[in-house]
Amino acid sequence: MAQQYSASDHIWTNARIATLDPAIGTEYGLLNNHALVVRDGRIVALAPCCDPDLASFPGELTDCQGGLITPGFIDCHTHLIYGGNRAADFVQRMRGVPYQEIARAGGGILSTVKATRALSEEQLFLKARPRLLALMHEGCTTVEIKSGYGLTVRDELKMLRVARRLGRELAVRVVATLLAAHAVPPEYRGRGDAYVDLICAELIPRVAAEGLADAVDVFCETIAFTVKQAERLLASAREHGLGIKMHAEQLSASGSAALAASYGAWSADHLEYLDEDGLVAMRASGTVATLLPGALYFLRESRTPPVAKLREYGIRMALATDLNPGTSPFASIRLMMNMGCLLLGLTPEEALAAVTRNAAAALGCGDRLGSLAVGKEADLLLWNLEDPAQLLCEIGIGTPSRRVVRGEAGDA
Ligand code: DI6
Ligand code: FE
Repeated sequence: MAQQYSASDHIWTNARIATLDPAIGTEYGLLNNHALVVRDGRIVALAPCCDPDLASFPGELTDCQGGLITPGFIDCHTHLIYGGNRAADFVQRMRGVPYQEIARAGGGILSTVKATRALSEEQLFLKARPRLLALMHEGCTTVEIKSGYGLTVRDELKMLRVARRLGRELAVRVVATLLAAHAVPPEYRGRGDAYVDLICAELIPRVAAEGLADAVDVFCETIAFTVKQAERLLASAREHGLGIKMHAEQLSASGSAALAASYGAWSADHLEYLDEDGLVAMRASGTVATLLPGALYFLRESRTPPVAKLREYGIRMALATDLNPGTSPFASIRLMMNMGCLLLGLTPEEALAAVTRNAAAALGCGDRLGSLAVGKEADLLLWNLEDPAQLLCEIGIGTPSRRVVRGEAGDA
């Protein structure tokens, strides 16, 4: 049946479209000489430019002049709201002091907590905004942002309100995640269980009722929360209808990935120490493996996540910046694709899928975002590039010439 187009539709024509849709069957789901039509923020057609239905298109037309269109990038794991900086930790680490030791001595996460608590909501917003803009400038159209540097009811809510405000005021979709279980706060030292009680009894219900977060995350690690504590938090998150994510198997093997999978987590993140049980559980639940090469590079960890096994088990892999002051101070999703290939052994095609299609799944929105197909939301980028692999082999060269979120075009 012939498509009917209207004056309010927008066509992007003369493009090479890397759809990242596996149904297309080509590398990157690439379609040459194609056009894409957007209506009310959604893709309503993807067709060859010569399609007769497109001949007298009545709406707005953008001639891409042979340029490359990709889905908008999705950074599915960041901690970009924080006060202060951790340059002093870096200097100490360069003298040979390990990250865990700095953390135990009150540096690390807790020093950022102190600096974050000291800032007002407005001040925190102004600190976070340029970090988010840097990601957007490179092509991110969706960014997940975690709390976790407040660790009191008041300060965690403050961080989440900043995340929501960033999403309202900037041309980017923000997914907000409650990570109150990032570290045991100083006030609860030696009383981790009591802090978990507080999160389950007060924070999770309140955040769910006020719509301040989409998901709950837990840092399950020897220097943070045990698997038993994590389980109570995940049960509470599930009870309140929130999505589930987990910092799992980063610095030691704990069984946290299998636990996350058993709660139907959207993603388990880091995974340097992921074992066979974790792999089996993640395959069964469809949980995405989010790999964070920036953190392992910055911490000079030699152990990398088991990419060959993840591939063998058919577990989807995402890549994200983990943007945070202590272990991955990098506001560049393209650098993560580059590291994903060079440090973790992903193929260029896997790396691009890892910041689009699979990153969308890691945020529970794989049905709406992450690839370019009819019915999906129109978040896309136009690039003046010959080869999609330039997106990950070149860093700091070129930005998208157009960046479109919900069908709305803006300059990049
Ligand atoms: N894992 C990480 O790599 C970051 N948080 C987490 O749970 C570290 C955050 C920091 O050091 O400030
Ligand atoms: Fe993290």
